Amino acid sequence: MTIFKFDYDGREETDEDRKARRKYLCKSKADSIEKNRKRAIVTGITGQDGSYLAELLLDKGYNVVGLKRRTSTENHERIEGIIENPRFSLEEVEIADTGSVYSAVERHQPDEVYNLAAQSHVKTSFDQPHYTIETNTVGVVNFLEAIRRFKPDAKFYQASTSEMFGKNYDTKFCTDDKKNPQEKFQDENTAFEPQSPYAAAKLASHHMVRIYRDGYGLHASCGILFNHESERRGEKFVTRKITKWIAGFKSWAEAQGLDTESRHFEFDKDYIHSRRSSYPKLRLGNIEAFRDWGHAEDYVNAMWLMLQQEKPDDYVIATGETYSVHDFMVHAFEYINIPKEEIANFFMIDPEFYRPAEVEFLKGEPTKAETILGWERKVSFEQLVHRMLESDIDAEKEKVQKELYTS
Ligand code: NDP
Ligand code: GDR
Repeated sequence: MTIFKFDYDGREETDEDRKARRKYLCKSKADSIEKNRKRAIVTGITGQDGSYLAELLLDKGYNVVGLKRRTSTENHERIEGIIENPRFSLEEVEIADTGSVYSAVERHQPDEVYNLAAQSHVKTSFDQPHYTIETNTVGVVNFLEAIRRFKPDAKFYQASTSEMFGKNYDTKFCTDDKKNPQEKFQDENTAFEPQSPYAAAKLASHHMVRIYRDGYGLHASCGILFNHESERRGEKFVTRKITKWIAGFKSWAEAQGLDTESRHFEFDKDYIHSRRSSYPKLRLGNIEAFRDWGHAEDYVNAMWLMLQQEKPDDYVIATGETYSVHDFMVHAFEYINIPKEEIANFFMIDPEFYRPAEVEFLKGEPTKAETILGWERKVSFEQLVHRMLESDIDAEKEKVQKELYTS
C-alpha cells in the first residue's frame, strides 16, 4: 500500500498536520464512495412494492429518489422508516405528465429506474379505464422516452403482471397427481389474453418495453410478477381485506370477554350477533378464483436482480403454487381457531365485488428466474398468511390501547 505523504517544505509533520492529512484522506475516500454510489429512481414509492424496494436499495448502498404523486394529505405510512435516511429523497411527479417525467430523469441522471407506479386495482380499472391507461401505459412510455433522450445507459424495470395472461394457461403432464394429470401453469412463453382494462394497459406497456429494448438497445426488463402480498398490502386487495376483517372481528369479540368460537354468536344474512352488539360479516366477491400468492419482500429482490444482469429480459416471478380465495380464508380463519366447516357463518357473497370479467386461474412457473437470476422465494404461503394476520391483530391491539389511553 502506498502511503500518501504531504509536502511540508522539508519540515517535520506536526500533530496538527497529521490531523489535517487524516481529515483530507477521509473526505476524499467518502467523496469517492459517494461518486461510485448508484442512484436509483423508484416510482410508486408510497405503495407496497415501492417501500420494500427502496429499503432494499438503501441497504445495498444506493442513493434513492422516490417519486410520489401529489396528494392533498400525506400518505407516507409505508416509508416512515426511510424518510429520514440521508440517502433517500422524495419528489412529486405525476407519471402521466411527460414534462415532469422528463425533468426527473434529466436532473437525476439515474443508473436504474424502477417503474412501480400504477393504478393497480383490477376492479377499479373497469370503472376508470381512461385513467388506468394514462397511468399504466402513457406513464411507462414517458419513462422509456425520457431514458432514451436523457440517460440512454440507465437500466429500466417495468412492473408487468400475471393479469396479462388473463384466461390463458398452458398445461403439462404431472405424474404426481393421478386424478388430475394435466397441470395448468403460466410462464414466459404462455400467450397473453388480458381480461381487464388494467391488464390491457399493462400489456401495451410490456410490448413498449420490448420495442424500446430491441429498437433502441435500452437495458429495459419486465418482471411478470404474480400476486404478492404483505403486511403493507393495500386494504382493498382480497388478502388484506380478509386479514384486516379477521383482526377487527377478533378485537370486537375480545372486547366483550369472548373468544372467536362460533358458539358465542348468532348469525343472520349480514351480521354476527353477540348478546351485547353486532358485527358486519366479511363481504366478498368471487371466492373460487385461484391465485399464486407470494410475499412482496421476496419479489422486490427479483426486480433488483433483473437490473443486475448483463442483458435485459422478461421474467416470471411466482411461487409455483396456487390457492383459491376460499383456501386463503380457510388458512386465515384457522389462525383464530375457526375451523373450515364454520367459516361460511362469517362471510357473505356480495355481487358488488364481482368483476365484469374475471381471471379464474393463475399459477406461475418461475424456473427461468430461478436459473438465470438465482432468485428464490423465502416466505411460504402459510408464513405469508400468518405474518399478515399477526400484523393486523397487533395493529388492532394498538388501536384499542390508544382508545383506552385517550378516553
Ligand atoms: P400499490 O397500489 O400498493 O402502489 C401503487 C403506487 O403507484 C402508489 O404509490 C400510488 O400512489 C402510485 N401511483 C398511482 N397512480 C400514480 C400516478 N398517476 N402518478 C404517480 N404515482 C402513482 O401497488 P403495488 O405496490 O402492489 O404494485 C406495484 C406495481 O406492481 C404496480 O405497477 C402494480 O400494477 C404491479 N404489480 C403488482 C402486483 C402485486 O401483486 N402487488 C403483481 C404484479 C404487478 P398513491 O400511494 O398516492 O396511491
Ligand atoms: P388481483 O388481486 O385482481 O389478482 O390483482 P385482488 O386481491 O384484487 O383479487 C384477487 C381475487 O380475489 C377475488 N375477490 C376479491 N377481490 C377484491 N379485491 N375484493 C373482494 O372483495 C374480492 N372477493 C373476491 C377477485 O375477483 C380476484 O379473483 C392484484 C393486483 O395487485 C394487481 O395490481 C396485480 O397486477 C395482480 O394482483 C397480479
